[in-house]
Amino acid sequence: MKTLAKLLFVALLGAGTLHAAAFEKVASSNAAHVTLTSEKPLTPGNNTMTLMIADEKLADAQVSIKVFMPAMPGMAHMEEMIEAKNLGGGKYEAEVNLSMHGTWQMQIVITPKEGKAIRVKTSLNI
Ligand SMILES: [Cu+2]
Repeated sequence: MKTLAKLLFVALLGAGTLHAAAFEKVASSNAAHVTLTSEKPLTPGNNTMTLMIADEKLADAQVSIKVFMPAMPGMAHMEEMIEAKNLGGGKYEAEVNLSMHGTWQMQIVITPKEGKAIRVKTSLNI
């Protein structure tokens, strides 16, 4: 996204929500919708991300995240596994370390107390 468009987007988010998030994205599969937010824009390094899962059955689950960037010329495959902290009420928090600029693939695995694990995929551009 161009810088001006990004600034506009952040300004709109700020105007439209009570708690402005600099970053917001919804990751969806057939089985779950996960709203990812960060109070600060995503940057190389550590990012504190909140995951909201609006489904009662998934409110008290185990949530793990894999972020990875496939190998590219001059760079080996990069990958990190993160266990999200359960904050209750369908809210989870994770420290996501993105070690460089570019497009990161993200896989969120939600394992409920009962039933099968759900996998939700998305990507992050930083
Ligand atoms: Cu890379």
